[in-house]
Amino acid sequence: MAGKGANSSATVSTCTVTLGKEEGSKKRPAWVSLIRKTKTLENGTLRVFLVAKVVVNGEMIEYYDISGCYILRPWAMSIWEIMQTFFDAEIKKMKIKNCYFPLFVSSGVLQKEKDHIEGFAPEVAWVTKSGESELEMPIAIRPTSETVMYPYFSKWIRGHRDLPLRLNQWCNVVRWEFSNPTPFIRSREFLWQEGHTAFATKEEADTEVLEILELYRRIYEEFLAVPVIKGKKSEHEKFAGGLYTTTVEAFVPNTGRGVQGATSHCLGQNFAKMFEINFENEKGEKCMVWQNSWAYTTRTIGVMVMVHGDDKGLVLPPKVASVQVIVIPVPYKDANTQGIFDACAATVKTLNEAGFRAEADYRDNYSPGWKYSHWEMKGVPLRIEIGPKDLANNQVRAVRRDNSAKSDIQMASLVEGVKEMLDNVQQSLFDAAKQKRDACIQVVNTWEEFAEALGQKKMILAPWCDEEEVEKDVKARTKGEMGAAKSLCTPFDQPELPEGTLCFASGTPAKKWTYWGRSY
Ligand code: 87F
Repeated sequence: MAGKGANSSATVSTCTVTLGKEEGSKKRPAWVSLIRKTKTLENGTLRVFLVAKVVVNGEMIEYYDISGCYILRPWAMSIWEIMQTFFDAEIKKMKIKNCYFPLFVSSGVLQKEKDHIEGFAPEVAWVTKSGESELEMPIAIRPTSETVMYPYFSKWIRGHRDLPLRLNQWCNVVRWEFSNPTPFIRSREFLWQEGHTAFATKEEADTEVLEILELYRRIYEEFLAVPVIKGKKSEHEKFAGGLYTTTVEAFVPNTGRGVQGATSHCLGQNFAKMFEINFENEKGEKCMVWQNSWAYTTRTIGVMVMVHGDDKGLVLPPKVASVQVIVIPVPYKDANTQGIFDACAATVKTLNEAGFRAEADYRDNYSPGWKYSHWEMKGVPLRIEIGPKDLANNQVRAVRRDNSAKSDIQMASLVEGVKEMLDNVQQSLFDAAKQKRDACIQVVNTWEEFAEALGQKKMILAPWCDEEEVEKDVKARTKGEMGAAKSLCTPFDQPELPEGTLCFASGTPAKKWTYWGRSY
């Protein structure tokens, strides 16, 4: 319904869409190339622009004629699918079942839980017309599915034998953001999984919150090679409709910003009360269920791009790369070209049979050098070059994307050699990212130290009194061009807090160590 030139039969009209710079343009916006010259932007904007450039050149994203909406090309979608395959299998082991609820929400249902929706209302997109006629009642497009699903939870849950009810759906959601859109990081439509579960006891809900959070950690650390910190959101930053929010927090050293990587909420009984989700326990008493909800989105891909990308473009961790090894023939005029091509084909075949995602680039209208930069831009973890010398020596030359290290691998030990190199790339991407992230962590005790560290784009660990008013005050005192600082999370892994430690912001006794910083 959104396509330009398509015969739209419905429009999203209550949102007055402010035209972003790229609105209306089908081509890559001019500013994408302009930014090469813009070296002086300090406030993180440059990095955001660079991400845009890197994902377009790397063929992950294509711009679309609606601001804030992006085309996910196969190069990006395959990463999403690899994470999806992992997560989907894991939640199935936990007896969570997939389902699909409608995209549209009636306004009555959406507004049923007023408190929760209130702050989000400006971001809700509405369908108001079909063809030329106004709809009798505008219909919202889901920004999240609590209000869509919970009336049916109420219907389906009767007795304790109906519990737990554990559902997940893979879908798209729409949030009509107004601040500068960025591919993956801030888009108006994105893909996610949303899990919604109901239990008889709080203990069961608490356990699941952490099990899901651990899966999110694994997606970031084991697949995307991005280190994250597990922790709890402050009262101010938690999902207002819930009891508590846990998070995996990533950090982007180049911009000095934290990113909420994924969240796992315990909703407590707030929604159960609102939607009357009750059950009869073994004793025949009427009880309210305990609920959780949890999600990760395509933002994960954006975080990975920002953390690993370099001057040459994307750098993909082998575990999520749809092409892990690109094989490039390097023929010379007088060399045995057919022999080289055959060796490339044999290499791809051997690697594919061993379970690696390998491809060869045989195009004869591009030089080997052009191909090297092309596949570097796309972030392929390992390049294999086969030239006349390699052919003669029964070997291949392998070049790592992350550090350009080269090594010759004998054809006879191709599989072992490639496996070792890919494992090393995966591990060193994580190690390098962790080292860089850790170097950005600054422990502070006073406001002065805090302000200085914030100026240096650090991720700040500070003793805090855990008062909401103090957090609001920190936000107010750090307001500026680059955005205010806020609490990122209180890590589960707490350093020792010596007796008598004072809050960095209020000077009253501190209760916990909390991470602070600017964030996306
Ligand atoms: C935007 C518009 C309307 C976030 C919104 O985190 C409503 C909302 O409820 C909204 N943006 N949220 C919070 C979403 C909470 C929760 N939903 C299920 C999750 C995990 C998955």
